[in-house]
Amino acid sequence: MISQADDTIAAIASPVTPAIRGIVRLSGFDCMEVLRRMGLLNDDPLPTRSFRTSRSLDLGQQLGEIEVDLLVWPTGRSYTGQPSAELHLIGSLPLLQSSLDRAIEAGARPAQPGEFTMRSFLAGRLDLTQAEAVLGVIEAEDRGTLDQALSQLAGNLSRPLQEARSTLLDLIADVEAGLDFVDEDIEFISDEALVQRLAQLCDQLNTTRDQMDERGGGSEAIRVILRGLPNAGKSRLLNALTRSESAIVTDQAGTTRDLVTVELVVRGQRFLLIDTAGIETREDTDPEATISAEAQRQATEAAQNADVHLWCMDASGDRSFAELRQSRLPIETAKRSAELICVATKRDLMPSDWKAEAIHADVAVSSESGFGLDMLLDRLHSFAETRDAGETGNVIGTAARCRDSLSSATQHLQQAIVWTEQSAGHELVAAEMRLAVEAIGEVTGQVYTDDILDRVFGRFCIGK
Ligand SMILES: Nc1nc2c(ncn2[C@@H]2O[C@H](COP(=O)(O)OP(=O)(O)OP(=O)(O)O)[C@@H](O)[C@H]2O)c(=O)[nH]1
Ligand SMILES: [Mg+2]
Repeated sequence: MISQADDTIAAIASPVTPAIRGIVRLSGFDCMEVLRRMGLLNDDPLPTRSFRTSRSLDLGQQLGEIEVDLLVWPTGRSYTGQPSAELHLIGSLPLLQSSLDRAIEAGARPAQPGEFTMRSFLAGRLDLTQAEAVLGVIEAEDRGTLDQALSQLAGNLSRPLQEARSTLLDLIADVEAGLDFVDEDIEFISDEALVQRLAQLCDQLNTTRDQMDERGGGSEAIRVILRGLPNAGKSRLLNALTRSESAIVTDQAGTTRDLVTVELVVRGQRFLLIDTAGIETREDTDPEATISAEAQRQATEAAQNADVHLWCMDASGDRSFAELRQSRLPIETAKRSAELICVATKRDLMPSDWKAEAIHADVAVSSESGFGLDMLLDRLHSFAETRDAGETGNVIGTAARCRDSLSSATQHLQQAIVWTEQSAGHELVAAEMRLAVEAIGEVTGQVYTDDILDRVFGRFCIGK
C-alpha cells in the first residue's frame, strides 16, 4: 500500500444511496493532469491556493454533459497532503459512477478503502489514533461512539502521548550525552532525578491508559442479557455460569423481578451477565400487574443496550426457536451489532440422544449437570474476539492496540528505573528508554509497520 502513495486515486466519497449531492474525490501527484484530461481544467497556470469553480463534465452519449462544482487543491496543502480535487454533483449513482469512470479513463486508479486517510496520515496530517478516529466518525453507530471518536480526532488521546514521547526523547538525550563524558564524570542528569522523571512518565502513561479504559475501550465489558419465558431456567443458568448464588431460583414462574447483574471473566474478557424477568403480560386485575409491568420495562430497556442476547427456552417444553429466529423478534429493538444465541435449557431432562437442533437452538445446556456450559462460554468468548477484531467496535480497536503498546512502554520504563537503581550502566537504561519511545510511537504513528497500517486503514470504506 505504501509504495504507491502518490499515484492519483479516485473514488465516490459520498454514500452510494440517492442523495441531493454526491462527491467524487481525487488525490495524487498528477491529479491536475487528470482533471485536464477530463476536460475540467484548461492549460492555464493554476493558482497556488485552493479554489472552487463550476464546470461541465462530458459523460458521453447517454448521459450527456452535466454541471459539476469543482473544488481544487492544486498543491500539497490539502487533506491528503497532495494535489487533490472534489467533484460535487447531483447524488445519483449512475452519474457518480460515470464521473468516476471518466476520472479512471483519464489516468486515475480506483482508491482502496481508507487510502485517502492513509495518505493524509503519511503526509503527517493525522497520526494513527486520529486516523482511527476518522474511521470512528464514519462508522459511529450511536451518539456516544460519535462523541468519543470526535474527541479522539481532536487529539484527546494523542496529545498527552506526544508530550510523553517528547519528554522521553529529551531525557534520552541527557542520558546519552552523559555516556560521551563518562570518563570525565560529567552528569547531565543525576540518577535520582532520572528515576523520578521516569516514574512520572510511567504514571502519565498509566493515566492515559486508564482514561482510554473509562471511555469504553477494549476492556469494556460485553453485556449479555438472559431472556425468555418465565421458568425457562434463566436465573439458574446465570448462577451456573458465574458459579454463584446471585439470582433467586424457584419453580414458581415469575420469580425474577429486578435485573440481576453479575460480572464474569472468561479468559481475560469481561462480560456482564444480566438476568431479567421472564417475558409475560398480566391482566390488569392481577395484583402483581404493576410490579410485573415495571419488571418488563426494565428488561426491555436493558435488552436495548445488550451486546449478546441469550434467549433461553426449556428443552423439555414443546416450543421451538424456529419462529423466533425467523422474526428476529428477540433482538428487534436491540443494537444493530447485537448477537442472538438461542439456548435450550434443562438438557438433563431430555434423553441422551436429544440434539439442540431438534428445537433449532444454537446450544443445549443443563445447569443441573453443567452440560454445554463450556460450549456457551466459548460462544461468548468468540463473540468478544470478533468484536475486538474491529468488526463492530472500531474505537475499541484503537483502545486495544493502544493499551498493548502503552503497557509495553511502561514495562520498558520500569526496567529503565531498575537498571538505573542497580547502576547497571546508562547504555542499558537508554536502550530501554528507546524501546519505550518506540512503543509510544506505535500508538501515535511515528513508528508504523505495514501490518498496523493495513489493520487501521483496511477497515475504512472506499472514498475515505
Ligand atoms: N432439571 C433442571 N431444572 C432446571 C434447570 N435450570 C432451571 N431449572 C429449574 O427450573 C425452575 C425455574 O428456574 P429459574 O432459573 O428460576 O427460571 P427463570 O427463567 O429464572 O424464571 P423466572 O425468573 O420466573 O422468569 C427451577 O425450579 C429450576 O431449578 C436445569 O438445567 N435442569
Ligand atoms: Mg429468574
